[in-house]
This record gives sequence, C-alpha cells and structure tokens, in this order.
Amino acid sequence: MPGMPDPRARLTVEAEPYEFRCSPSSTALLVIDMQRDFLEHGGFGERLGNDVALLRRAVAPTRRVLDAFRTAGLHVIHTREGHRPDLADCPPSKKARGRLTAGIGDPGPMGRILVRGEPGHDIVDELKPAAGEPVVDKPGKGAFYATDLDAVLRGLGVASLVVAGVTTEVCVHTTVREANDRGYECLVLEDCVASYFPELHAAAIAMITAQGGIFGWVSPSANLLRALAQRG
Ligand code: C5J
Repeated sequence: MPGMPDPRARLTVEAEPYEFRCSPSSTALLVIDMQRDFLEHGGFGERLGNDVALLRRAVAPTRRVLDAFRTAGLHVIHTREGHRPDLADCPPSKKARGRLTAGIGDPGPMGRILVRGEPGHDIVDELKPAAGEPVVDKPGKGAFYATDLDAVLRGLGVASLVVAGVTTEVCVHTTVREANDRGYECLVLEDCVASYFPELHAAAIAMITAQGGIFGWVSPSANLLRALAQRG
C-alpha cells in the first residue's frame, strides 16, 4: 500500500558492538517485568531496601518505544514474574532467600508479594499491555524457563528481540542469555532497562557487548526510534 513502510524492509540500528540488523516483521519488543512490585513504592523491591526511582527511569523511554512499535504494527510481548497463589511453582529456595520478614507470598501493601492476580503483580499503568499483546507469566528470572515464550515467538515468526525491562542484571540478563542460546538476536535498549544498582547495570550492559557481542547488541532507544522513523 502506498505510504506504508514495506514490512519486509530491513532495519539497521546503530548499536554496540556494531550495527544491529533485523526485519521488523520478525522482531518483537519484549518488555520484561515492568511490575508494580518492582517499580512502585510499597512493592517487593522497596521492601528489599531498594530505591525504586532508579527503576522508574526506564518507564518513559520504554513507553516511547512501545508507542513506536504499536504505531508500526510490530509485535509486543510482556512478561511478569510471579507465582501461583499456592506457591506450587515457587522453589522453597527462592522463597527462603534473603531471610526476609515479608517475602514472596506474604501480604504487603499491594497484596501478596509476587503472586499472580495481586495488585503488585500488575504491570505499571504507563506500560499496560494493549489488547492482543501476549503476556507471559514466568516463575523464574529467565522468561523462557517454565513458560511458553519460545512457542509464542516461533508461532509469530520472531527471530529478533528488542529488550526493555527490569532488572538489568537479573531478569533482563537471564532472559537475554536464554534467548541467545535459542538463536534469537537481542538488542538491549540501555535506557529502557534499569537496576537498583547502577554499577551492576553498567557491568551487565558491558557483558552483553563484550567479545564481539557475546550475548547481543546494546543501543540507546533513540537509535532504534530513529531507524524506525527513517523506515517510513
Ligand atoms: C528480580 C527481576 N530482580 N525481574 N526480578 O528479582 O529482575
């Protein structure tokens, strides 16, 4: 159709360690665990003693990328970390870790911590999934572990992932490593991922591009938005 970008046209994004190339129609934006429990006051992250403002920095840039993907009609997938109400899918080791007075499954200001269906488990309002966007519930840190994410991606014909979400060195990194081993090409948007620990964020980002891009590519979201805009 005249005026519409050709969905088969390749996209080239200026990135580290070198340009990231993908086909938009086989690319998905993967938004990892942008949940109230991690990003809002009173959630699990804050109960662990963390400053949630460090994570909230990623919300506005992620929203811009989300809008661009939606406008372009590209695939968007969300994940949420959390457990069944009976915690049958939560290893006792995960529940016990940290010796917390209030941990996974315990009551908090936003309901039971990291339990599916509770208010804290929801994705923050700014990044709420739109109708038709798959939401993958994950019991682990990696989005491929014990989920149907791989089947969903293969069903959509996705080969490349643009990655946003929290936290950089935990669920984002675990997921990118899992994706890399499964043959997906990952571009991590450095301003759309965030950590409670700036030094771990920096190290995690550096690890992705080291050794010629051992886990994938990294760029600021502006580079991706520019590439999408130039496309048409
Ligand atoms: C953590 C996550 N940090 N989504 N979860 O426990 O990174």
